[in-house]
Amino acid sequence: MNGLKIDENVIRYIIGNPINTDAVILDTNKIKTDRSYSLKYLDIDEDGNLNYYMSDNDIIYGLGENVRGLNKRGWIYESFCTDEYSHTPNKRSLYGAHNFFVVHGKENFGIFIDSPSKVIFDIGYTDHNKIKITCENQNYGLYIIEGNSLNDIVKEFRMLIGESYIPPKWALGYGQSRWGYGTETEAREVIRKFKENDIPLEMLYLDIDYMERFKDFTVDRTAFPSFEGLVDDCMDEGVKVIPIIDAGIKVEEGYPIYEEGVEGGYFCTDKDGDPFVTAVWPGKVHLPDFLNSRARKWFGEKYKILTDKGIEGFWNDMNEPALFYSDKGLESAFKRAEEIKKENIDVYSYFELKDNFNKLANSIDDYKSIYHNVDGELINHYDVHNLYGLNMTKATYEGLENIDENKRFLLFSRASSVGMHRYGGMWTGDSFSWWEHIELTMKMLPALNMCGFMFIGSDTGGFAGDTTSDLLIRWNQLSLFTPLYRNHTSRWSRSQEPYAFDEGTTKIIKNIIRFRYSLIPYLYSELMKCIKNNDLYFKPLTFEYEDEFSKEVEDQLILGNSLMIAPMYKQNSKGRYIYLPEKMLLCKLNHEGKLLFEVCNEGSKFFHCLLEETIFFVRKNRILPLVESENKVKDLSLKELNLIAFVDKKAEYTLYDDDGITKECKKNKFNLVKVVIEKISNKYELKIEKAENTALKKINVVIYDLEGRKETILREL
Ligand code: MIG
Repeated sequence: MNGLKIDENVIRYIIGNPINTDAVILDTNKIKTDRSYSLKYLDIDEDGNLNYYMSDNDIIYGLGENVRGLNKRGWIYESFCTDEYSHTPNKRSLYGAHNFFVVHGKENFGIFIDSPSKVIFDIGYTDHNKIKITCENQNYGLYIIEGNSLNDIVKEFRMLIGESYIPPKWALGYGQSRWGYGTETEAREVIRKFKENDIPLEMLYLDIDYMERFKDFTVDRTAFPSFEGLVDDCMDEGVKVIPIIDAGIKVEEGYPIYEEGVEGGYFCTDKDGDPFVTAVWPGKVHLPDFLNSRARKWFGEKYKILTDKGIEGFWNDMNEPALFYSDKGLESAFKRAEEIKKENIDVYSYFELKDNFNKLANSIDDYKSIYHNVDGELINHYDVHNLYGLNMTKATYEGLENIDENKRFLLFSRASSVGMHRYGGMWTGDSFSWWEHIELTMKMLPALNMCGFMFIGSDTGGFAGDTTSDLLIRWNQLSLFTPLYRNHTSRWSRSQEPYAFDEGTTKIIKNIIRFRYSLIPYLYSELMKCIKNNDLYFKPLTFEYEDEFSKEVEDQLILGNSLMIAPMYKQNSKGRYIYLPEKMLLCKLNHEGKLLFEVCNEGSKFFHCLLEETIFFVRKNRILPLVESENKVKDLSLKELNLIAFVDKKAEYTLYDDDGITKECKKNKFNLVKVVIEKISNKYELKIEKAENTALKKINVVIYDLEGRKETILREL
């Protein structure tokens, strides 16, 4: 197999005749066609599988949204976007298809499989030291990516796939959600409670409850008689209403979206060319053919129905696409049930009876019966399954761009594949209110970043099942650091708003959310710099530290330039072991919402951390900027900066900021403040090297040296 160098560090191999997935953005002028390269690192066996032989100590990072560890070794993962509501370790697929991973060990390189079909990554599952990649469809692109370091390899890959989606700055605020805010009164009650408890609230999410019988772009006027009034009143309170949009369109005469879709030929069809009938929330639905550019344009324009009412953000759901059943499947399940009814129902027929109905959902037979019209060419859905969520979100993104070209809308999706990262963020779907899912979230975060997904987060408190106050608190202590910070739960679960428990819990979560707002300038600065420079916002320790112990750490992450986080994820724990690869400054947010500091030595140690305490670390020779907390992102002021610095000789930090709402930042319109703290003849000095167009008036610096001595500098500008 021969490949072409398409960049200094990237070789692309083309197998068969691949369909364009929209994952890679190539500047064809840059492709070096001077010679071709034989397959590197991998071998290809007679069945067409790609094989790599790992040594015992190799670590495999990546694969985005998946179960199990940061190190993906020892399991088999299938890229096939799946509405999987239970993220247990025996699962092979979740909602996303993220076909990029990095091998770190005796050789260091990245692999990306550019395929819209099912790809199976057997990472030492069948054979302990072997990676076997099986592409079900033998038409795909293979990219081998090299670089001088792990960070470089990821950067190279990210350069290939293009700049990640940029959210509005307010999207870093706190959002409250629940499937089951069933009426306008209930929605208003949430806003009132947040106000009463003086807890910052930036976004109120609406789930399918607001729609009339789960029909996209409609409003249930019985439950939400004055939807527009609700949106306006929220706006007055500085709260954005963020509605959900589902993939399936209800089959119903008189429903304009349905009628237009049929008329325009915008729906996926069966093999005879009739709109394919499946079922989701509203019962029978058709699926918009998002792979068709005309259908995308049509669907994208529909968002205007809601933006005209003042809506500035959306979350796209059920776009794997999730299917409950099809007519065909349902019929045969009923038929078989009738037959079984006549039998003596023993163990096998009992399970068969149950399974027949369970298996109706997301059935492969159904996926194989659906067709797309990709601009004239009829394509079977099964072969391009992983592109559906991507193209729904692309439709939304482009629709919103047509509505207001220069405005940043909030947008994230459940299903995704590489390429979608340019159009929106994503959330990690239906977690359970389990401690294990705080841990799992932590492992998905850097893996998603590697695949370009930067605006990400999980359902704080857990989606399915009943949460507990301690789980909710500990989950907030992680979500505090994720770009998307949203508390969301299922309609079958107990309430889990910050005020849904006792007063003590409310107070603790309020402190965490308030602290989030102090941190937003840093988080936003890091997010934007990482988007612009194709860096990771969340990193495994190995991406920064080369010692042997760092390789073992799976439950701590580097966050941006300055921080390391080590969230608590065990019930009843009053602390945990944390490994410091070097001296660090421990920051503890205490029960009063005050930050306390302590210089800690390198090595592994038990750190106490009561439920009401949040801990994290400032790395050596790094600076953390903080500001006064506010109730809204727009009120955060950069006039006065508080810098927490942990410095031996010299540290610097560049704070990025921009208007937060327009796309001017893409044209390099942003502000930078660069500060340098340096020890000169035994005294620390603060230099402001850059302060372009900023409001900055005052800087308060607290510096700790390696021995824990504290100095302060106050500077007025
Ligand atoms: O299958 O809209 O992941 O966040 O609350 C349930 C109802 C459909 C799944 C989403 C979840 C949302 C729920 N949806």
